[in-house]
Amino acid sequence: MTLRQRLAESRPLYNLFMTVPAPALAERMGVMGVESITLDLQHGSIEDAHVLGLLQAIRAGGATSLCRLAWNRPELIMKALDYGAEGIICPMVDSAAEAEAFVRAAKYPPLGNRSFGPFRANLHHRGDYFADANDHTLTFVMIETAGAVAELDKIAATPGLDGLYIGPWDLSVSLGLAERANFSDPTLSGVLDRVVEVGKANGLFTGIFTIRPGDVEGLVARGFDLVTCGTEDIVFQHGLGEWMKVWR
Ligand code: 3PY
Ligand code: MG
Repeated sequence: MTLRQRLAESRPLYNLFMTVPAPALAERMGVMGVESITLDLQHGSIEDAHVLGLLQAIRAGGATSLCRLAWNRPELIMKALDYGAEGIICPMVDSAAEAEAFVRAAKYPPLGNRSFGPFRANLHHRGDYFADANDHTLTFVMIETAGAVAELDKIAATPGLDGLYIGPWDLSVSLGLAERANFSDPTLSGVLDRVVEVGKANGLFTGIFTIRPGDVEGLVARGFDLVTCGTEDIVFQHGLGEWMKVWR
């Protein structure tokens, strides 16, 4: 099942970020039922040389894979897709022009100018990878700057864009809010609802990141299609906390 099919069927698709290069853990997470895993290439310690092995491990565990890119650069976009990431999330997109440049690098002609060399991406693909790729590899722009909020309607209308993904921490910083990622803050809450509304109006998937399990139910109720529930190191921290109670 492709990422697009999973997103369409799951309502929402749950997700965890990975921040350290541990293929055995990526595989285990999938076997334990994590449906989708995002490799965080912006923050954390995953380098380019780790990405291919991590994507193989994610597939072995049965999850679907996304990469949150380090930045909006064509060579990073094309590499992540050629390695076989089904979805890419582009951070810090600040304008419709930046969103357009991102999608151009991620889609084959006529939508864009992705260079053809799928390397591993076509390995498990049945059919014509070139013909199908624009549809089944998904592009998400992060909405996490005041500039992106100001141009939300134009960004959402970018031809070939598949989704909007909110980074609440950067967004709070960029909007000058007193607290970071406080979903009860009326300004932040208003942006969340607007992104869901504009996303749906433009036929886009909408996603959001949190590290607090207590946020998840509320985010699902708001109508997000993709909900990141944390990072693997925070899950580890919670698990270790439970173990520590036993031996302390
Ligand atoms: C943010 O909240 O700014 C993020 O980028 C989440 O990963
Ligand atoms: Mg961010």
